[in-house]
Amino acid sequence: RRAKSGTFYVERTTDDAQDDDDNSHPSSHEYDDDAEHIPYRADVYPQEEMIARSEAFHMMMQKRRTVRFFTDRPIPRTIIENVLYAAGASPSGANSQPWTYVVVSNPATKAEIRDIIEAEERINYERRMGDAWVKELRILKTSWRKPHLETAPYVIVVLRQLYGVRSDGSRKNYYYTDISVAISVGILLAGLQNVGLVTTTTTPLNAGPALRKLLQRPANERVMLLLPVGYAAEDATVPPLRRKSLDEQFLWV
Ligand code: IYR
Repeated sequence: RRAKSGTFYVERTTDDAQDDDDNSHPSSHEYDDDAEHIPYRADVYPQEEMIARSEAFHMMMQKRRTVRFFTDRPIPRTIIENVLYAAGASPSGANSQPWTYVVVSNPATKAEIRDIIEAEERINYERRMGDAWVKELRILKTSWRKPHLETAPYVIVVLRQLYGVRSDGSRKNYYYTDISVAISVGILLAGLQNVGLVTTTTTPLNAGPALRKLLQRPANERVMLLLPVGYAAEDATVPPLRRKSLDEQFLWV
């Protein structure tokens, strides 16, 4: 694990956790009173500042759009690293951190990813998805053709770990892996928006196994989605989508 020493507290890895299967209190359904806890101090702001910050964050995120048109302008790796580190600080079921982010910048690998996805997506769009679904996507101007997977300087492949593997090869239970990875990706998307980069949340049906093989990822991992990351093209366009009304989205009880 790469850690900028001093900037964040790196928890022990699951492999280091010798006492994960601690049965010293087998009959107890209470938590361990003796478990080590360390102090936590949240950053607290004056209410005026809380309002200003919440408005600023909302305005920033309200501008986020899924973009399908990228430039090939390079992006310093540090920026992508920082965005990923934020995503890696997400909450997860029993702190399993069940995600693997594979960051692809090698042009040959990006080309192979594109080939794999286009081959499957062609079948998806032409046969598997069905007319009603494909028709609904027409306004998005999405199709089986994915040139942006090569144009964008980075393609982040997000994998979910179904279970953990200890150093002795035994399996470790993971919990809520779907929602854990989804939350982490949400933070990643916010991090990209925060630095002015765009992405296309790409969910290629049936392409997972071939991508997993290409990237030589182990059997406990499943491809969840791909995120080409780059600057939006100067002439990028998006459909004029409308967000649901507040009443449709939020209930106050
Ligand atoms: N997964 C395909 C098709 C697609 C499906 C939905 I639902 C979208 O909102 C957009 C695209 C793809 O990635 O092109």
